[in-house]
Amino acid sequence: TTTVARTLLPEVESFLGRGSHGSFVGGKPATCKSGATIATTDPGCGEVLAEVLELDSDEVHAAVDVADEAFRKAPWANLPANERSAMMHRLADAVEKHKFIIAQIESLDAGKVEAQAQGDVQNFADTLRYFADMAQHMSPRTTLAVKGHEAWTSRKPWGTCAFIFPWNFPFLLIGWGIAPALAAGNTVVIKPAEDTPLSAIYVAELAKEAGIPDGVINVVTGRGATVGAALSSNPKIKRMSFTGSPEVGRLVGESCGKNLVPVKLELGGKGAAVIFDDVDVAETATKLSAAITFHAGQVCCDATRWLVHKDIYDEFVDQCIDRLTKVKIGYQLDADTQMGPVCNAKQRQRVLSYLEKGQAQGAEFLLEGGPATVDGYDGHFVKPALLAGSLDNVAAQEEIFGPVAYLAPFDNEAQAIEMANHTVYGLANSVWTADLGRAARVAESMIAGNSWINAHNVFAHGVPYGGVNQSGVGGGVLSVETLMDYYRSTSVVRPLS
Ligand code: TXE
Repeated sequence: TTTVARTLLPEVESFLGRGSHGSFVGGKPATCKSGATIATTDPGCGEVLAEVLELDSDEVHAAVDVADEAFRKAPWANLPANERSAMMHRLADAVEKHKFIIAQIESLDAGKVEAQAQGDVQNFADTLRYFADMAQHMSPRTTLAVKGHEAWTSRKPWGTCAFIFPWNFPFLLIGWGIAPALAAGNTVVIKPAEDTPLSAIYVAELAKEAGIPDGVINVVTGRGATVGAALSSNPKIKRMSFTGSPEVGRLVGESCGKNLVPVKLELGGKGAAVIFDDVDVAETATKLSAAITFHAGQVCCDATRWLVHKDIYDEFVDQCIDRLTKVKIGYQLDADTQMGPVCNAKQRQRVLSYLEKGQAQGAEFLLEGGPATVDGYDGHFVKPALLAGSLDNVAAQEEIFGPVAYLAPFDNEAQAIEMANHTVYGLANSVWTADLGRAARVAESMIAGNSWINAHNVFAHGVPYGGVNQSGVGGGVLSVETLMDYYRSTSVVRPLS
């Protein structure tokens, strides 16, 4: 029952109105013997949106069998690249046609501000098109010049690839994950997060309508410890991709390791923004405040440690406090909301607990943060917070995943680089300065997969994105290298003598 006043698109009403949602396997809704379901709720008001099937491990293994058979028997892998590409474009067309519907479902399920969810849906379509086009330029054979031999390398898809996704960018990440795998001719099994399964189910149905053959895109829903663990331990999976916490990433890696299944892990981050004294302080404060409050800070590549030159530190802090206290916190579907809720009660508690732990270890509170209330909505809202002090503080070391930044002043460039690299993570950092030579130097000295200059959280198809150290292993996403990950190669040699 709806507890809040809002107008949903009729298609969204009817999708949710089905009440319960199945997994999607082999081109049709899957069933579940036990009949068990997991409720998925709206984090902005606590309302149950739908009940989603909770598969057991046997049912997951059966789904992998279906995907494996679809790979071996169905034409997907053997289609000429242009025909596969055309089908992916048709799916992209369908996603764009249903953009506002998918975005509203995503916004409701993930607590994402609706306009931001629309951006994610567009990004999904763009990613499909990007890899569909690129795959057409991948020669299935590369001839090698070897004296006295005829030789070539032949590229093939691997088979069935599995993807375990988190709740922060449920739809966008599905695109980043499966597009290169599909373009290369693999079949996929998707496991969405318990909190945000709806957009995955919706797109699997859409894929069928768009003509993607049955069994090519499958979705299995349920608990991570059951469904995710079953996928990680299934030897028929040829490649595993996991996005989520380092703790679970380790489990997935260990389990895949037993079967020697290659894994791609996209994990957390504790990114730094290094801000020199020659910046436009007002503009930098505006941009970083916008970054830390974007999707309530539930962004793995966020700048969560702000390292500021001592000469502008006080002014910068004042400007950020000014911006952050004005951020409009609200229900994710309200047009004037700038920051919605965090994804679930556990995540809200996690954010609040880091404020307490940080304080217990001596952090100074520049902006208090804490629970936020929004009139009429019983949602998981938190206020932005700014902490400061030693970078050894737990709040400066561990990923909080909320609108919380940790500040520290620096004296000079060398010290700033050392401070930025004082982390076990290595996902994404930024450097802010008018001196472009210094910008390039610092950008390259920070140990991470990505560095931005005078910006944060900037993505472009074609620019590899991924983490090093505890932020990720197995190569990143979004580039030509990602597509190559989804081909296996066979070298063939014929001596000419
Ligand atoms: O992630 P989990 P959670 C970080 C962030 C957040 C914290 C916890 O700091 O606060 O992780 O989030 C599935 N085998 N990130 O607990 O548990 C699970 O069902 C296989 C950063 O939600 O890692 C879900 O689909 N799979 C991150 C997925 O793993 C298992 C985004 C991620 O859940 C499993 C999200 C198991 N044993 C959280 N247990 C980022 N880098 O963007 C769970 N799962």
